[in-house]
Order: sequence, then C-alpha cells, then structure tokens
Amino acid sequence: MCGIVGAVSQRNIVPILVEGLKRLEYRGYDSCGVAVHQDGALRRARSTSRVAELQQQADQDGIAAGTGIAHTRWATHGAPAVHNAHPHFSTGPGADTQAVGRIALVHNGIIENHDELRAELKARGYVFHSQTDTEVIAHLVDHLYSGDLLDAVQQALPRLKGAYAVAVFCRDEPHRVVAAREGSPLVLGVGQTDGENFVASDAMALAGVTDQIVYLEEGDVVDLQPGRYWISRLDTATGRYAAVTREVKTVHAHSGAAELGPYRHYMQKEIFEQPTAIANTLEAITGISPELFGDGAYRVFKEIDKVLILACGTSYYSGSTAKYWLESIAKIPTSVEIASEYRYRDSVPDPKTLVVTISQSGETADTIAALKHARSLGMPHTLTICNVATSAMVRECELAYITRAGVEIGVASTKAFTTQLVGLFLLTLALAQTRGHLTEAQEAEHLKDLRHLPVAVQAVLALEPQVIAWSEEFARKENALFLARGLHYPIAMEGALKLKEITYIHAEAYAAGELKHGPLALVTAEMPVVTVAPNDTLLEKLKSNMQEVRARGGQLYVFADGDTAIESEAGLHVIRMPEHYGALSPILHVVPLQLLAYHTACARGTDVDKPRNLAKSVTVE
Ligand code: HGA
Repeated sequence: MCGIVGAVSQRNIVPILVEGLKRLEYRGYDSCGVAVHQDGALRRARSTSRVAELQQQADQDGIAAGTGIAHTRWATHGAPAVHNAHPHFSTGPGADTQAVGRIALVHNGIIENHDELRAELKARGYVFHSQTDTEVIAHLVDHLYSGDLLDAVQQALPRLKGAYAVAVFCRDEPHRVVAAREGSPLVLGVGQTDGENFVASDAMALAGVTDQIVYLEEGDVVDLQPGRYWISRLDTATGRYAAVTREVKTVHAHSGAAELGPYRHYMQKEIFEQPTAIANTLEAITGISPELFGDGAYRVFKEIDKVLILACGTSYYSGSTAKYWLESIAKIPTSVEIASEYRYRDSVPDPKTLVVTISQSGETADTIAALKHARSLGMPHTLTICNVATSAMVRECELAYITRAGVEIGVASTKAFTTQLVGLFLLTLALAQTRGHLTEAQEAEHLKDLRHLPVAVQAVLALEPQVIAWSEEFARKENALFLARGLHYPIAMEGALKLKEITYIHAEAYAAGELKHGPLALVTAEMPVVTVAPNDTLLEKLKSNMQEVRARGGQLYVFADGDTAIESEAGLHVIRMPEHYGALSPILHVVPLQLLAYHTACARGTDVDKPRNLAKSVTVE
C-alpha cells in the first residue's frame, strides 16, 4: 500500500501534495510526511497523526517550495513511528550521524534485499536512522550520485530486489524529481499550467490538478522537470536505459471526496449505497451475452472448460460464492484460490481454463502476481471483475467486467463486495448460456431477480434498528462464531471477516456441518453463534446444527428468511429477513452481517473507516 505524490512546479506545491495524500490515505495511514527542496536544503515534516494535521505542521515549520514529494505509509518494515515515516533523507557517508545528506525519497513496496544493501552501505559509512527497507534506497542513490539524479537512480534500480514505486529529489538539483516503478503503481500527471509535472500512486491524487495522465509501465523511470518529462527503461539487450513513449490519457479521476451526508461513517454510507451501486452495475444490462465481458468473450468462453478464480480477502469470498453458482448453474468445474498461495505453489496448469481475478482496486499486488503466474504457466484466457476501469488489473486482463460501486472509502469493503457478486452472477449466466445451460425462460427469470435486487437490498437495510439492538450485546464479546451451509458459507466467512476487521473481536466462520468436528468445543453461553439461515434445500440440516449449539447452551443469533419457521425463544434470537431470494440470496444475507459488524464497532468506539493495521488497497505482497 502506501501513497506517493511528487511535483515540480513554480508555485508552492505543499498544499497540493498534502491534498493528494488525503486522497491516498486509503492506501495506509500509519504515518505521513512531506519533503521539499527549500533554500538550497532538504526540509520535511513527518507525523504519525492523520494527513489532515500535516498541513498545519508544514505551515508551522514554514515548509513551502515548488519541488517536493509526499507519502502516506502502511508500515511493512519498522513500527509506525515518526523516525520510520517517509520521506527518508540520505546521510552522507562518514557524516555526523544527525547530518542530512542530499537525497530525499519516498517508496511504496518492499525491498527484499535490504539487509544485504544495508550492510554494504554501513560499511561505506552510511548511518541509518530508521528500521525501514526504504532507507537503503536513499543511501544507495546518494552513494551512486555524481551530479545527475537520473543517472544515480538508473544505476540504483537494478540493485533492488522486490517491489517499488519511488520518487526522489536531490539537494543539488532544485527543480527535478525522478520517479520509477516496478511492481507498485505509479502515474505521471502532465501539468496544465506553468510547466508543472507530477507523479502519484493513483490518478485520484491529482484530480482537479491535472487530468492528463500517463500510466507508467513496470520498469519505467521518469525524469520530471519544469516544462518537460522524459520516460526511459532498461534495454536488457544493451544494458542501457533508452527513451520510451507512453500515451497521455485524459482521465476524469474522481477526487474520492464524498460527503458523509446523514451518515456517521463512510462504511455506513457505503452499506446504504448498495441498492444504487447494484443498480448502477446492472444499468447497461438488457440481456445476457458473453460480450458483456468484452470483445472476443464468446470465442474465449467456447474454448475454456474450467474456471480458476484468484483473489484475496473479501474478494476471495465473492469468488467462493461464485464457485457455487458456476458449478450449479453453468455446470463448469471451478476452483477458487487465495492469490498469495497460488502464486507460490506448484499447480497443474490447463490452457482451457478461464482465469478470473477479483479486486476492488485492481491494484492488489498478490492478485496481479497470481494472474501473471497463471499466464506464465500457459493459461492465456483471463478475465477480471474490478471496480476501477483504469487499473493495472483491467489493463492486464483479456476480458473484464467493471462494477460500478463508485469510490469505496471505508477500508472494510461492502458495496464493492455485493457488486462483485452481481458481476460474478452475470459471468455465471453468460457461461451457462455459452454452454447451453440457460434457456430463454431461465435468462428472463434471472434478469427479473437481478433487476429487483436493489429493492430487495433496500428491504434488508430496513432491519438496521434490530441489528443495532444485537450489536450492544456483541460489543461486550471477544469471540464469535458464524455458521452457514452451501452457497451461504462464504457469506458467513465474509461476515466474520467484517467483524474482525473493524471491531477487533475474534470471529471464525464454519460450514455448519463442520461444527461437530471441532469448533463445538468452543460453544458456551458466552459464545455468540451467528447463523445465516436462508430457506433453501439445506435448511433442515442447518436446523440440526443449530440444535447442537442450543444443546450446549450456546446463544444463537439467526438471520432467517421470512418463509422459514424459525422463531425466537430462549437462547435463540431471530431477525427475520424477507422471503427467500433463490440463487441471489447471498447478496441479501451479507447486508445484515455488514450492519452487525458496523454497529458493534460503533458501540466499541473503534475507528470504523480506518481500522488499525489495515489499508484499503493492498499493493504490497
Ligand atoms: N516498506 C516501506 C513501504 C511500505 C509500503 O509500501 N507499504 O505498502 C515501509 O515499511 O516503510
């Protein structure tokens, strides 16, 4: 994660850098910092408070200049503390340990050979002030500097193993920022006034400043100076850097700024936006066809005979739900893998596989790496379900379905999840159609249910007051179990993840049939057991599992479809959902679980939109 912004300009750039950081705070908020080239020296302000306070600190310290870089951090190496906050400055070799050197640098990523580089640079007399892997890059560039920053950065990059986006400036070259990427996102923003130029982790950071964006490619190095920029990359044949041309795109990036309106937190707002997000995601759908996923999708769908879904976190649970749909409706063998596992294990590739990646941001490092790994194994057919049309994932994949959840600010994903499920259901129907498992009547029936979904979700949102009453009790707990069966088992896992993420209550989900194989040992009167109880073919089996909990004195909190006969009694608390919604039922059942996590977090007083240790867009592995 981590967010980077950098600029060369004639005007004081600090307010723009800080505003950019505010929009990148979704990428991490352990610390933030800004550094500028001012009066011939490197100056910086760093803080472990939120970005909102950084501008004040910069103002107090009189930090203002036209060349600068800024960073918001999600710590990987070294605690979230001021001395580990970026920008990092080099210290010249043999200098007084507190002396500032000539290089200022921000970094997103992980340098895997930092230990080796640190030892080498220490031996050369460099002094380290942080525990970060990043600081080695600052010293390395300093060591290689002999009057030309671009040259020093170009020499340093091949020595780095791992992933990075970096932005660097030098005390001896006041109007220059050099930036590079390999494995972490970075865009160039071509300024529209006074020859100013920018770099940022995400075009959103530059919204309102410039809409002229170059998506830098892996291995690109960009040299920014007033009125000009120059992109180069290493030519492996010659071992030299050579200029490359990249297309400048007009990108109407959203600033991400969104009014909270009547809501207390963005997460609550986003839960309540789900009817609209789902309606928007379905807006262009008039019928089911492979072309919804891009030109050439019919040919691809005809060629493949299995599906491999790769994803992380919440997206992994939407993929896990889709497995049930794909096998039962489209009759296509489907496996779902955690991207960070798949990328490193030996697996058996099959070229007739459709590789489906799922990511809200489209920048999830593990999922992108897993996608590339799958392709390198000889599986060329790739499709992504993604919320950001301009993301690396969409650019990498042959086919795509762009969900229209809108910007999601809360770290705990809600509307991105339900719209992913919509996209995956459409994929199921399109594959079913291609494979001859979808009659016109079935297509019409599914489309009717999809179109009614926003209204059905709205009806579930009306249950909020009942969920609030439960959340008061949950707020006093430190553990919770979630149970479900079949299609709703991944929904129970998502519910448990939501509770963990924002309330810090330890929560685990089990397929209800697994209870007797171990977790039943945890059940006491103190253990709330949340149960997802749709009126489907597994209901009677689920009821037996609920009895097993009741028999041990466990407290059941059941979300039961309106047409089940499950009634509240001692130890059995029931919130009645609308009537059973068939195959799309998971999209309804996840909503009260989101509300339960949200209101429990409020009752516990946690930072709902920015839970501890987490960040929104997971761009490191
Ligand atoms: N490794 C660096 C940068 C962290 C990062 O990119 N996180 O996503 C650090 O720990 O500061």
